[in-house]
Amino acid sequence: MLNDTIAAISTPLGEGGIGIVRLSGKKAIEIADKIFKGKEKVSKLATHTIHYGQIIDPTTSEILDTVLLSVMLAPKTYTREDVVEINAHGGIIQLNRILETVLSSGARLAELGEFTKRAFLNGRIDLSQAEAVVELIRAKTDLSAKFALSQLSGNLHQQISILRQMIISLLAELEVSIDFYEEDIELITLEEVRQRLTKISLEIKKLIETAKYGRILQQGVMTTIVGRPNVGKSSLLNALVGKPRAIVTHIPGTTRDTIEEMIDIEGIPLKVIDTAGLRHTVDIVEEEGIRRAKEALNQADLVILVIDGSTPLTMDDIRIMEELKTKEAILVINKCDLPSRVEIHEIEKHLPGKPMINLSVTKGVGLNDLKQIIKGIFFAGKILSTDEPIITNIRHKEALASAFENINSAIKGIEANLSFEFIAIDLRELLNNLGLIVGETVTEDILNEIFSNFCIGK
Ligand SMILES: Nc1nc2c(ncn2[C@@H]2O[C@H](COP(=O)(O)OP(=O)(O)OP(=O)(O)O)[C@@H](O)[C@H]2O)c(=O)[nH]1
Ligand SMILES: [Mg+2]
Repeated sequence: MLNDTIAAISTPLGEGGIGIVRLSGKKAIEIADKIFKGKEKVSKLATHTIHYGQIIDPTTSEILDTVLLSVMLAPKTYTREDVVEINAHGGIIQLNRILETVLSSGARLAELGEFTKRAFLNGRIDLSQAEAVVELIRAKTDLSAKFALSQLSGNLHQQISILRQMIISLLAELEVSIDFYEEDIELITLEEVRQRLTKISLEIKKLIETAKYGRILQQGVMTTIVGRPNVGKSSLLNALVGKPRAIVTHIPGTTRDTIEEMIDIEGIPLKVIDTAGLRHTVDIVEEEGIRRAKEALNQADLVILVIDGSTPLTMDDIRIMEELKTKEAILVINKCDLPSRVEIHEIEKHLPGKPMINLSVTKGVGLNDLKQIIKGIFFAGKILSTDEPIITNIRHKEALASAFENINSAIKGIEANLSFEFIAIDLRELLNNLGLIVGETVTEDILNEIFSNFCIGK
């Protein structure tokens, strides 16, 4: 498969200033020569240079576009193969005609993510770096992009390699111990093995714990705004989003369907969901809205409970509070521009220890404090540094979880005085699981699944 030359449109399929058709493979230069007319033949051009010329359909000699063509010869390219990029005018019909000409001149249409897959198969990047490419493309905030970029630069790869190296040398020493068991040579002691494994186990645990932040950075904190009708939920959503996204009226029961919007709080992406006010109702539409609200409440990473501070608590407020006992929740006492009539101690009794804040959405008071509380909950005391790897990928997390089990099983084996042979089995399994992350031990199926998540042309 690596023998053929692949091509695809690498820019988004829409109108654009320029669009790029990319080729990679052994015949990239030969194909470019067939279709490009510039000052010199493409095969004569120096690597990493860019040239003005025209793309010609070789069968009809028709001029398809005036372009800039860049030539990048292996191995210092994205795929480590010869790469040619045709910078054409960015119209979809136009780009498709160029692509078709490239294909009929000997290239094959690239599969999803195939350029990056080649970069991996040709050993330029490891699998964690290839996956970071997708994360970078899909990053929802500045901070998620920064973490994707640092994974792309290889910081996770490096960390995993260090751990694997530690295990490999430990295994080597264990194997010597197994071979020379009968002889009277001073070899590695069980206690020493245990200590070294414990150290590795702590490192793996630390990595697993970062996955919580990783998921948030990638998918956003699912934040559901709940409360009884008319307390100001939709007003709060609009204030957070910064535009009148949801309908606000003084009539209780205004919001029926759930409304979702993405917002960015200092780099943390939040998927905020406004919901129908929770109360007993006989209206069929409202009832369905409430069912959806409860569903969004159950799935939430964070719940913002809005309470109307200008009225005493009602049974509806209390019922909702009862449902939030085990949830990560922030209590927002809204309408603090009006005289307060709510019993704060009563709220504290129902939901002790939850952060509470006074707000007036209409006057814009307290919104910044609310954002700081949200930020504090998810990155409590942790100053995020992009130097340290963060696990953003569920596949990596699962591999690390299995690795953690292997290492614990090895440590238990030592404590139970099992022979080195048994411990070595766990360690080999451990090595295998860590290898999954960087792609040293993955199967073709896993690879195909990973790259099928890419876009075409990447
Ligand atoms: N005085 C005052 N009124 C507010 C404040 N926030 C919202 N309101 C008013 O409260 C009423 C209800 O606001 P909404 O945002 O529609 O309330 P809701 O919780 O989404 O209501 P439902 O969709 O019916 O569940 C509107 O008239 C708002 O203008 C506030 O901070 N102060
Ligand atoms: Mg509403």
